[in-house]
Amino acid sequence: MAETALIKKLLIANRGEIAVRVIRAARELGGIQTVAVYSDADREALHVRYADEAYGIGQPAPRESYLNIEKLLEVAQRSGADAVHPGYGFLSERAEFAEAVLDAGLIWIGPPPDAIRQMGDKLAARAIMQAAGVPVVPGTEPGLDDAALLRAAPSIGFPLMVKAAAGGGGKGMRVVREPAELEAAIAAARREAESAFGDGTLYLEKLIEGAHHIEFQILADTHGNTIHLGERECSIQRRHQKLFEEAPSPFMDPELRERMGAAAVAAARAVGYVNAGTIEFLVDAEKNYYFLEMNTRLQVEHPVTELVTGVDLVKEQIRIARGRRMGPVDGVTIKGHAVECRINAEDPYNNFLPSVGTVTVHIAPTGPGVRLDSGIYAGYEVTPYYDPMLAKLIAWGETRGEALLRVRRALNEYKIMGLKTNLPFHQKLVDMTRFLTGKYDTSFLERYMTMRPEEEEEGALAEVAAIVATLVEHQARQRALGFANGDTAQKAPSPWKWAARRW
Ligand code: MV4
Repeated sequence: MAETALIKKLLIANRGEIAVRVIRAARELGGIQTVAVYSDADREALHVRYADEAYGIGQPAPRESYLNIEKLLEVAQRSGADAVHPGYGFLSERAEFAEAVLDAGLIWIGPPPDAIRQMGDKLAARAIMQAAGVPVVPGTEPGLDDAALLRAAPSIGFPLMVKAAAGGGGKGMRVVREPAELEAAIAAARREAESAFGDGTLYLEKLIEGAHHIEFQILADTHGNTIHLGERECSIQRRHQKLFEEAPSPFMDPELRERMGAAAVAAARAVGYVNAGTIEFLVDAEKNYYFLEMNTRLQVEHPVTELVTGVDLVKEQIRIARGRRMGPVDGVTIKGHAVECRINAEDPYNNFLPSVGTVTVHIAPTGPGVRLDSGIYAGYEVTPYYDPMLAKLIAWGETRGEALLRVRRALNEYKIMGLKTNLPFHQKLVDMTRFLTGKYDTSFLERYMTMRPEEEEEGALAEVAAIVATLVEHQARQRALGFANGDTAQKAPSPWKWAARRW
């Protein structure tokens, strides 16, 4: 279908791997110049190198740069950009930013501001979904004050969750197992919500124990077509930060996928959604599913959906924003299995504390079925100002087993030196029998995953032993080839070359 809006220059209002990802999609579509923005800390960043143009937007602190709407719009105007892609995080779900872009006469590669606003209020979102016939977790109605919440609790039953209407992503949440704990939990959640979001509105929900966190990818064009592209299992989370995702979900069956997919499409239609979005559900052990939240942006984990559907979601976002009508609704089929490991600059042996420093060695895994969406390179300085995610290592296989074997092989090839990363966490996860069965839920990490500091010692010793063994073998080979008697007819190859090869 013809696209009515022309995009000649796209500003990416983001950084890191997602900025590189959007630049790649724009470059592949052809005819789109890309504009990067960078803070003082990101002058040498990869996305700056890949873009056609790059503009400094201020100091490293996000509020001085990547969250500064005025500065971003000033660069859009100065560069002559005619569209803006927000990536994820930062301003990607700030309705005011979407409005400012549209008011400036630019194309917003994302949903209508009103959809962002409606889904940003978790209480309003619940009401909209209920009205649309989408199952929500049993909970309280909007507008209850503390006394009303306390009165309503018995009808919900314990254990329950106290949640912030302006929250999301787990912020301002409290699990309450006994009635006696409720009053204090409400007070604590309110304080946290007021300081984090400036809005202390709370609500209660029945606690769904042993739940799966399963989300459906949505694409909606400007011609009333809304489709889903299957689901992602996102239950491997630490403190509400996803670490590992996979598609399709090992917990899913075709009938449930049909029902949840239809609910996801109904949810998107209920808010007049356009562009890429995600409907998050909780699914309990009995396969009851409940609407949790709608993410009105492209998500970190979008590559696993891309690999099993063959759809380039960023290109689809740009095409939808240009006005293209999507193809036949039944065009999306799921082929094979994909897994994603989020590679973070964190020390898994020290409570996942953030790690910073200059990347001295970056050896990227490649080979069949491996994709690395990365924002780093050897020589790149990782700073403490931003989210610790450095890269995403994704693997596709015909089956879940092949995808897991591939990502295990790729994790062992991946070398990042100069700072700590959570690669050992992922290497351990994909080695755990209980995980490999695919029978896991959101309680898995808490129950079964421990990263003991002595393991770090063991891991390092194994690496040193491999290098020493390589050098000993190399020198034996040199002797056998006659280099040892001073014969310098040919310069002996550097021992490190052997070590690197053995790595
Ligand atoms: C829940 C829940 C169980 N019951 N709500 C909300 C924000 C999202 N990131 C996680 N959320 C959850 N909401 C009810 N009524 C379970 C989760 C949840 C979760 C909670 C604690 C620890 C890890 C979790 C991982 C996924 C989902």
